[in-house]
Amino acid sequence: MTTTNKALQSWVKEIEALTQPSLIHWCNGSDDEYDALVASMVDSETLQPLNPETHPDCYLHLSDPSDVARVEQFTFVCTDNETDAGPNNNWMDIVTAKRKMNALFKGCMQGRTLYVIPYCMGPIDSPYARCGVEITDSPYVVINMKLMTRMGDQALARIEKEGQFVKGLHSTGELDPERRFIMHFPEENSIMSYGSGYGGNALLGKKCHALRIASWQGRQEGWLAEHMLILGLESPEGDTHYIAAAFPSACGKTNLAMLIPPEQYSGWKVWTLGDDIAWMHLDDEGQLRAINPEAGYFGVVPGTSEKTNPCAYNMIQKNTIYTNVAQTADKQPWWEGKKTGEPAIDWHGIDCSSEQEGSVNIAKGPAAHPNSRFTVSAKQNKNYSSLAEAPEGVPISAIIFGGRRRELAPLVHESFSWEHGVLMGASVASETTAAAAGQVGLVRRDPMAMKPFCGYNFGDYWEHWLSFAKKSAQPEKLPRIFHVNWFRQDDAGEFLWPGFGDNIRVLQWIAQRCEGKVDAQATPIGFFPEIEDINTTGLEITANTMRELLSIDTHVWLEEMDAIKVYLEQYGDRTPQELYRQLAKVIARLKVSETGKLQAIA
Ligand code: SAT
Ligand code: MN
Repeated sequence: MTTTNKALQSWVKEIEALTQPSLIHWCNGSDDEYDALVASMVDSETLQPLNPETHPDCYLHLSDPSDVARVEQFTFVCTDNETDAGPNNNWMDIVTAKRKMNALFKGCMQGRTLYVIPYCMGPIDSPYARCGVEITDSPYVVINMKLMTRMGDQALARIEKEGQFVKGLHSTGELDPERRFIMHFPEENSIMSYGSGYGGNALLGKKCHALRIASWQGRQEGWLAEHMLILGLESPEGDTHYIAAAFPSACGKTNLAMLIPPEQYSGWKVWTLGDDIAWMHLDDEGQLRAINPEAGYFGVVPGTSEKTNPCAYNMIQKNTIYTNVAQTADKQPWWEGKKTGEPAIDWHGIDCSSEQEGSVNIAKGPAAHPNSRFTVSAKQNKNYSSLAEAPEGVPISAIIFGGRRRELAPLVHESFSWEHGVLMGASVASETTAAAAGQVGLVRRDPMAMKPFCGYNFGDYWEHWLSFAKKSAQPEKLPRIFHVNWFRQDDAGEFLWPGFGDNIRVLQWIAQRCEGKVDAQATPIGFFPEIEDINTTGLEITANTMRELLSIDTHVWLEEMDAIKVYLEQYGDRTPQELYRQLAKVIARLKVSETGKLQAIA
């Protein structure tokens, strides 16, 4: 045994007896270990080396074609009391779930190696960081966890000191979609995942631990685990605001976190702290501070180019694991939106010119899977913030919620108060993307972008969010809350806002609001910028388009508020009354403005 921690020792023994592996490997997290695993995966053809001249130490993994995204329908939160999981989660009772999972895991690692991966979510010396141990039979998971977390000896040392860790058991099983389940047991800090080797289903430190289990812990202990990027916006004067922003999967969090300012913004910098998850705590002064529990990125590849995200594009030229992209004839990785090169072999591993099913020609599908991913260490990001490893985290000035919406939601607006901001977050709706299995492009409610990730009843979650206004020693120090929509389209289906680097124009207004430097217009749904306060120098955008981006249709918004009310009601008496009070205020203001009277203010 390679640990002094008794609980870990006996858990590994118990899992060994259950799964019957041929070998046990305790991961130390070293580079040598990573290299050896990569070499053996190349031998077994589960990894393909990419062109070493153009992409040194880059590898391609092609997953099973049935296993390319998170599977929300097979993801469960198992609690004593069903209502604690809430209508936002699939629920199964603990005994049935364990029986089912134990049957699947029984003997499943015969002939395989069992890897024990101790990992730490958050800077290793941060009081806010938490550890876990993932047991898996997938070397692909091990190498991804090495890039995505602080993994190995250091994490084990912390576990031995603290005596606490989240238990995550994973097996790829037979990759049979009928035998695929991701189960969470938040009351005992454990996860069991079977039958998928992909992303959030298998890298248990990410969505399973750092969001579902951590959100539950955060509620018990008074902090927040959120599906948010964290960035630092530095002005030419050298002032930096830290901003946390929640968007659903595959809506541009990685791009925003790595934004490169356009020419007109010389002297401005965006520093990345995280691109997916934020853990936020109130400090003694009542300031909300955030850490990024992760140490790397598992980003969507399609659409990443020198133009859309030069930072990520440069980062993934070396030491990167690619999953489900295509390849050029000379073995460079290729994907839709790369803007250079041509695919020769698609993500099924099939020659693009062949007539075989699955190839681009026949299926007319993309050569790279729309949810294909890169895994890369954050250290390769040249804009990685110097405070990203700070144990105490960074002070958050603003929280942004957003979704992908063709219509309705304006480019940006600010809440009237913390409580109104919580309603704004709870009301987020977005079009579904390829990050989860299922139809793409349907609008669904995705409160705080946490629909697939909140490990407990949304009603209790909103109450927890609201409690920060009372808990903070100085509530006026709480971040201001904004909502953005980069995805509004005109009648012809064209995007109205350029997005990408130009989003800094909106961030600048947000920073000015936080500093109290700019006035705003009170509308029924929140504070809007005056059109001239969004800097559009150098942009080809007309005043009319800006007006359209910052307009709302009162009638449609009244309908939206009714729909939000119906949605909130699904959570029964767990929905905080405060949200209904906030909703009633918005409706009253909309009605006043609809009848043409003067717009009332909060
Ligand atoms: O597959 S993951 O859950 O890690 C990616 C995502 O959906 O954000
Ligand atoms: Mn995500």
